[in-house]
Amino acid sequence: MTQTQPNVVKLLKPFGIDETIVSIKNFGNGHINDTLKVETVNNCYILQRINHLIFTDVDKLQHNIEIVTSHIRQKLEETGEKDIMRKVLIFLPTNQGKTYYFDGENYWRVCHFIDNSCSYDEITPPLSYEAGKAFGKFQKLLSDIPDGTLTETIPNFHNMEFRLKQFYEALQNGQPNRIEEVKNLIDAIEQRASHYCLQEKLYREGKLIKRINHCDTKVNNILFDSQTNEVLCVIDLDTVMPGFVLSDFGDFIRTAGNTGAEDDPNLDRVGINLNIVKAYAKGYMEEAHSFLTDTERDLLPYGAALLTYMQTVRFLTDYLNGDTYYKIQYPTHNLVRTKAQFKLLQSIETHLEDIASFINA
Ligand code: ADP
Ligand code: GN1
Ligand code: MG
Repeated sequence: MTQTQPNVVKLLKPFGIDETIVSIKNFGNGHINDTLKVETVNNCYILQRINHLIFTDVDKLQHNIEIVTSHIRQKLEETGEKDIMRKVLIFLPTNQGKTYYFDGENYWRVCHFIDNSCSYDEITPPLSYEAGKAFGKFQKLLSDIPDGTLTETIPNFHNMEFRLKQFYEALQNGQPNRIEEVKNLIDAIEQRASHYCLQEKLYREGKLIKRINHCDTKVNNILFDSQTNEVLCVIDLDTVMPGFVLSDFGDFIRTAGNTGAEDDPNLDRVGINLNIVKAYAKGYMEEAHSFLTDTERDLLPYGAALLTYMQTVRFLTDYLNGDTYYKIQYPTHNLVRTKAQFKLLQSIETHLEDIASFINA
């Protein structure tokens, strides 16, 4: 999506915000939506442009988010939680009663900025433990939403068979010079393809269930209190939908449990950080042991590898297609990301037993 500077004053009006704006800042480093922090004389908001080329049904997307946030709010109220304003996102309705506004070209939404909060791209083991509890609790809080209530905001989002289908299509229709350039990576992906389609197979056999997942458990999708580092809430709710539980364990390990960056050009820096994984597994299991099936628990280490494999495939597919999905900062960005994810995958694959021991501790 090309980005022109939005007219923030005009965009906030439908949400009933008519205050003098003090500052507007680009915020976050997500690959899909555009996020702005808008400070007015009295308040602070997050204004987001929703990427409707990816989330094609914005009405359903926001409906999902409204169900999720009100469900969590109700649960927090029932348990007498304090400071609820900072523990679940509040999206503002427009004068049309929707939590989004279409300006004729783009879709926008506004939520309250959570005061004194911060997110991290890299964390320490104590914070990883807190994050594990937060994502485990998030799944637990949503576990009683009846089947069929939430829609898949991106169909087949974490379906490995579908992601491989897209990859094979890119091998047919993608940029020939790029396909030639990455022959070794293509081979490595193909060799692992059937191993990483186990979830779909088990689901068909009735051995694995679907439940509500966050599906984007990147470490920067948790807000911490900037003074105490207490977890405040889980954010970035676009992909909360039915899926396999491995997604939420795996994607956190993929992002936080990496000694390097997701797009690290120096592969020597990339590898699994077992201290982070151990702490996350402890926190996550404290919350999740009550609802995980034996099969799900046994597959968690595989989930860490799977989500890293999936991301390798997705970045490479986008590279072969000419960078149509993820925002990039330079022409080979998706290739650099692919190589870094593949290096991480190899590292995780050699530590599956360690991860299992943390889960079963
Ligand atoms: P993206 O799709 O870009 O990942 P996010 O919803 O995760 O979008 O927001 C990007 C960043 O903005 C987050 O990592 C967090 O630091 C910050 N952020 C988002 N929502 C809020 C909020 N309500 N209050 C404070 N900070 C927020
Ligand atoms: C995207 O928006 P962001 O950056 O949190 C992507 C995730 C990927 C991630 C890779 C809707 O998440 O699935 O894992 O990039 N979100 C979508 O960093 O595709
Ligand atoms: Mg995010």
